[in-house]
Amino acid sequence: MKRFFSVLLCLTMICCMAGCSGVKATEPASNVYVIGFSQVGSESDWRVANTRSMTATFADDPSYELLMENARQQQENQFSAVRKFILEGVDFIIIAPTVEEGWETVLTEIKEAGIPVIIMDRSVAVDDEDLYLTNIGSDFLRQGNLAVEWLEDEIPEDKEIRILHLQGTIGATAQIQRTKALEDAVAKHANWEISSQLYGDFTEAKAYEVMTAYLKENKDIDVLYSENDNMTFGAMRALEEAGISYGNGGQVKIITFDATREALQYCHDGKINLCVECNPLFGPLVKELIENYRNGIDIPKHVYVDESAYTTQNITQEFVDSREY
Ligand code: GYE
Repeated sequence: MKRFFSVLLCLTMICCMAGCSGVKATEPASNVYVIGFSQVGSESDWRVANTRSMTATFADDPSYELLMENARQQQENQFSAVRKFILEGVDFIIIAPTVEEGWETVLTEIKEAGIPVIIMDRSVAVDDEDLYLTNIGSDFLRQGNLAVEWLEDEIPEDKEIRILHLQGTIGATAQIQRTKALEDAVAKHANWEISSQLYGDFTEAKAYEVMTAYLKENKDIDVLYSENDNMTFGAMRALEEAGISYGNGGQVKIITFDATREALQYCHDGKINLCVECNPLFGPLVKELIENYRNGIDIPKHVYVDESAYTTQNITQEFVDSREY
């Protein structure tokens, strides 16, 4: 108590010395709505575009402040970021989770602090869906199924194929669902075989490294199913160095996910056979959801963004050039 009075006295003195009229004390600290955003990292072009979409959306509106923390692909870093946001008393939290498991405790802490939270891009595996307001992002299983359906059309029933599978961060929704679509399809097609599953962590460097090592011993590949564009770019470099042709008319048919401008250009030029789209530009949609929430409007538990798939046959140079990411 004594301490309280001396602090109060000090504050009063400082206030008087500064010529404070006392008006400020009764005003709310600020009208700015502060959002803490825990981003996965900057592992891919997709991610960079997603970060840009989020920061640009809120930077355009002075009534918002977006505090972003880059987790460098480590879930532990996301936990620290979230706890920091809670201590700072942010108004809202957005999490793009690295992996699905392990979120129960920290989401409960957010709930206990009374802060609403949106899960963005990937999902979280928690029993209690009330731990978050909504999950906005891609339908990753649908993306995988688009890829598989394309391959079904390409490959005659009597042709045996060996598929090399490059996987993203294990445990991330994008990896789990894209992998599931492929594995389910392989189980259905006696003539399809996964020759190997290599871990590329969604990065170009890692994919290049594992592909280079793999190709030293194995060259018998008909299809490369790569769970994102950046891993595909690394794989293409490794294939080239190993003297293996790919793309339209080449030995290896390439399927990639994200459909960034660079990948679409390769697809247009016949170097990539199929680009399955994964749209990172949902900053404006996230903001709309937050605004609906603030206005008491019900928001759906899952919001999927619109996506499709592209081949050399169905894209034009104009389309590639107009790609925003
Ligand atoms: O495909 C990949 C990124 O979760 C949609 O993560 C995302 C995936 C995307 O690093 O490029």
